[in-house]
Amino acid sequence: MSFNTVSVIGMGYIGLPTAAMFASRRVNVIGVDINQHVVDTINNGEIHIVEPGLDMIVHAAVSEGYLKAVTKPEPADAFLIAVPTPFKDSESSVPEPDLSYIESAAKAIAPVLKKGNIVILESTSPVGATEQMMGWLAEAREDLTFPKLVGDKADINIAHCPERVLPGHVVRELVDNDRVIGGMSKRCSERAIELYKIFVEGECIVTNSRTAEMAKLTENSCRDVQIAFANELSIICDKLDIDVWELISLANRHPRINILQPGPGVGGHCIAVDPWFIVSKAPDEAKIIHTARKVNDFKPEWVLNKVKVCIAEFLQAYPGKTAREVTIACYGLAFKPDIDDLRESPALRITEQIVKFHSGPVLAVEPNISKGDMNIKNVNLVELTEAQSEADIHIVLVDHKEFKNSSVKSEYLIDTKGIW
Ligand code: SAJ
Repeated sequence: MSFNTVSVIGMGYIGLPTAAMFASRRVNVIGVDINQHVVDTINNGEIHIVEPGLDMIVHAAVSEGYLKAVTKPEPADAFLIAVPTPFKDSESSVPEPDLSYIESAAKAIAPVLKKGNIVILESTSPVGATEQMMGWLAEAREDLTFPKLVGDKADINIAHCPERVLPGHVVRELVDNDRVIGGMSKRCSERAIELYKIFVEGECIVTNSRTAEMAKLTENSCRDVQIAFANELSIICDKLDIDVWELISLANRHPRINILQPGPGVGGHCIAVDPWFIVSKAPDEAKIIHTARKVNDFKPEWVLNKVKVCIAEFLQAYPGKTAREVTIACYGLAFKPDIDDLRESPALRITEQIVKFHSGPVLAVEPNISKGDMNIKNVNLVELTEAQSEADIHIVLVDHKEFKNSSVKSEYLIDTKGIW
């Protein structure tokens, strides 16, 4: 095997499962992370993220000696970079991608690179990021050659192979999904395929790095646009007094229509972020993609307005009560069903905003998070049945499986997922 040691930089939601997959195929894997706690957790055979099936694979890989974690890169045959690519904190209406984590990773591995290595960027990136990463490596290692100038003859191979796995199904999708291989030369792509074929059973399809970057951004933007269509329909239907869920299920009976589901907004660290990478590179051209982002970002605000109207209607119906005596229950805090991930969660944002304008008690139900692990100011985390019996106003924000079989009949119900 030409890859005896593989190093994965970034032990997060993508890097750790990828490292574990190589290790499960008896390849020596060095996982690198700047966070000492993450490194210690992995070296104890444990994981710091929630992903079904991953804990057992990591535990076996560490105890059999195939996976170890470190804070500083060590020499290896292949390096996979799986670090975050957030956007910069700025006032601009179009957020700019922040490549500083990729830059740090490139600069950290540069000293240990040697002739014959391959460096693969897996992080979702704006178009041109792989070339930029190669630039950082070349700057740090003038003694090595890179594919931009010498193509197949380069000492170091470079490729962009974006991750495309769905949180909650990562272990299966890493193996089964097709993989886009964006090599910077023919040789780079061949070597990348050889590497992924260690565990990937899906097809490996070759393209160049820029197209690979754009392919990943296109997939997530396409989903964002489709969700925006559903969210816009839900707002139109509310105005026209039509049940949007019935409407979508009727339209979806057409053989060529498949509308997605509306919700309280779009969350997570991918769909709500990646379309901006296209918009920031082509602001005048990316009109639909930009509008979809705005439609989805507006949805939590729209839900909050519905909540305010609902409180006013409740107080009108019960004139003896004051707002302080009105209990609101929010069902779900995660960014999507049946996970514990709160990153960029519209449900969490809505709940936090309600607390700010509502003077009465706010309850929240989140079956995937234990009471001790979560502390939102002025929100009382309670069991489903307690919220259902105590609250005056009910707001469904996530369609967790626990909620689906247990509805509430109330005039004061805002169901953003159409399950009750
Ligand atoms: N959502 C809706 N309505 C729907 C579907 C989703 O409102 O019909 C919302 C969810 O509630 C959530 C958000 O969209 O807030 C995103 O959820 P998701 O399940 O669509 O996607 P992610 O962010 O968990 O994972 C996506 C996936 N991309 C695509 O499906 C095109 C995954 O394959 C990518 O690997 C991942 O982004 C990533 O890492 O980029």
